[in-house]
This record gives sequence, C-alpha cells and structure tokens, in this order.
Amino acid sequence: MRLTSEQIHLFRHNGFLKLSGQLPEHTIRKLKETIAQDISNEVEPVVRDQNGRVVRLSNVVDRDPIFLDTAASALVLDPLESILGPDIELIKNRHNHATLRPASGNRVEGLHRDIKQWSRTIYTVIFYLEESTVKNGATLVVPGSHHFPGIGARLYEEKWARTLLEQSVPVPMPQGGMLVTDGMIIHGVGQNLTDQTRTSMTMGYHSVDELSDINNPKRILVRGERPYGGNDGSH
Ligand SMILES: O=C(O)CCC(=O)C(=O)O
Repeated sequence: MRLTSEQIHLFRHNGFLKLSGQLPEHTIRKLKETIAQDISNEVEPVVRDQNGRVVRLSNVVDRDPIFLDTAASALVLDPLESILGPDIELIKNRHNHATLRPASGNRVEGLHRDIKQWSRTIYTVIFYLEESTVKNGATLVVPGSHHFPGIGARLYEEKWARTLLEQSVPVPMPQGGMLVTDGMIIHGVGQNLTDQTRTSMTMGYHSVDELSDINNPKRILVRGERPYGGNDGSH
C-alpha cells in the first residue's frame, strides 16, 4: 500500500514510521526456521556475543531466497516507493542481517545512526519476526534527530550524545510489523528483560543514484530501473 501524504509528512518530520502492512504468517515461519537453522549450524558470517553465542546472521540475502523475497516484496516496496521514488536498490553492505537480541544484561544497546551523510542517507526497514515490546527491548528512537547536523555514526562513543537517551522513545511493534527509519535518526535497542529472544531482520534501501553509471555488485535493484542522468560531455 502506498503511503498517504500524512504518513509521508510524519516520516519526514519524525524520522520513522510504522508501516501498516504486516508480514504473512507463513513468511514469518519460514524466516524464523531458516534463521534458527543457520544459527544452530553456525553458518558464517555471524556475530557472536561475549559468550561466543551466535546472535546475528550477516549477509542474509545470500543465504536463502526467502530473505530477498521478503525484503523485495510489494508489502515493503509499495510504501517505500512513496518516499524513495520508483527506482529502488537494496543495499547489501549495510544491515542485511537477522538478529536474535536475547536478554541483554542491564544495558541499552548503544545509540547510533545507520549512516553518516545527510547527502546520501539510507532508509532502513526493521522486520519484526517476534513481537517487540518495552519489556523485551523495543527499538528506541530520538524523534526528529535525523535533522541534526552530520555527526559520527557511533554515538555511543561520544559523551555528549548519552544525554540523548533521555529523549528516546520506545516503538513497540507486533510480530510481522515493519518499521521504516531514516538512516540518520539516532536510535538504539532497549534492554531485553525477558528470557526470550526478540528476533528481527534489518535491511537498507537507497533510491537509484542517477549520477552513477557504474554497476555496484553491493546493490540489488529491487524495483524500477537504473536510469543514468549524468550530463558528461553533453551540457
Ligand atoms: O532491532 C532493532 O530494534 C534496531 C535494529 C538496528 O539498529 C540495526 O539492525 O542496525
């Protein structure tokens, strides 16, 4: 479903938007099964926690077609088209992962931005494969912070930025829900106080760069085409 003008306004103003669609149950089941299998077989590339437990699968689109099928489905691309235009690429080297987010001790996972540059931000979609609540570590966002000037992406390493945590708000999401964020928004993950996981998949999207005529193998065209609009030599 396309976004309404009010939804587009809220996204631009606040830097995040809950999409109204929801992943079908069979898709959630298949994604969870595939993730569980790769985690139990420790299929690289993975990220481990301090105890050596696999907590993230990287590069999911090259693991099983279900990941790209989901990330490139009309449920996601129709609303994205309202904010990115008709030509959309999926980014393979930012996000492109599935995360378990088990009980997280006693800390909030560091606030960060997904990208540093205003001039070429990305849009991130978080697909929640389990319900995400304040108790199990809902995504935290600092509304409007995507308008802040360009600053480092690893904010948790900057002392002044810790005060931003006071301004963050949790965004609970249902199982199958999808949240789109501007990659410049300051965000993090709440503490998981339960003994369950809070599994999600995260993907990043760009509009096609009209000034690039170089084929980038780290981008997958998921909608439209790659029209080149450079004026080399002609104007
Ligand atoms: O899962 C979340 O709540 C946040 C996801 C995120 O920040 C990421 O995957 O980079």
